[in-house]
Amino acid sequence: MLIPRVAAVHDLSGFGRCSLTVAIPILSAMGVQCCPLPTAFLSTHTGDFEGYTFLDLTDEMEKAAAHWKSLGLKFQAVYSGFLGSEHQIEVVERFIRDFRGNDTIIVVDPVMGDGGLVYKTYTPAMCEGMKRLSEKADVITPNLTEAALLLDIPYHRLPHDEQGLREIVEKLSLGGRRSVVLTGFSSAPHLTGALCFDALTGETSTIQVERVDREFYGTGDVFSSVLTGALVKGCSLHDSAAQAADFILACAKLTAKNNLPLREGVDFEPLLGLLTGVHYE
Ligand code: PXL
Repeated sequence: MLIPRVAAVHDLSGFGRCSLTVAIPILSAMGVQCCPLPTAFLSTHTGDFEGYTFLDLTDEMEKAAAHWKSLGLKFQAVYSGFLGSEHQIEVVERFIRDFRGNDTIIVVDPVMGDGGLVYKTYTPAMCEGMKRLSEKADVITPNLTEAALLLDIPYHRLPHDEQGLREIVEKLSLGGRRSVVLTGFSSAPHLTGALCFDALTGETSTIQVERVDREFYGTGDVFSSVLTGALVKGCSLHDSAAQAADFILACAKLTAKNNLPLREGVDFEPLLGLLTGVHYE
């Protein structure tokens, strides 16, 4: 059995549990090979830390991609997230063009902001670039802030009701051409989850799990990593998003119980066992 292989194009933040420090262990636990293509090295993520270091790795990415191409590597998914520079977005677009095979799923997490705010290192040009990159995706996983940015709608004008958000998801699907998993969708105050549009079936579905009443950091990266792992293992979009939501709920409960500082992300390590099992014959 071929072990699915994912090219993970995200930053490497040494402290704070996000992007590659989340994607690598989660995909590995799921029995999926993760090949990191780091976009930048930071000492910490950029939320709630001051004085973080930031090494842009755009040039190195181009060299690594050229080497992978010369080796004839194939990936079952290209999974991108936080990007480090405007030019880098073109590098990722080229990477997708070069590595998109018949069975390759392109997952773009259009990481740009949260809670109505754009992340500190994201310029308006980078947000425009992220929109362009998202057009190359088979699946996008925006949160509500990113959905507003992708559609040029002010965050405070986003609808809150399910019907309104179904229309947002429909717009994000570009006329049904790409799948959308809108995270942070809540149909009742005690619930949270996602609204999914599956371009393969044309169906929209909701996923709702219990909401743990606390803020968490890095959950978007945990969500998209589990989703990508499940997709490359052949699960449907809905089932993949449901696995991701269940795992986040377990992480949220443990993190709240351990009272972990917000900026340290979620306590997912003790729970990786939930993602493992006998994956292949
Ligand atoms: O979780 C998204 C993310 C990823 N990478 C870096 C970040 C953030 C959010 O702030 O700063 C470096």
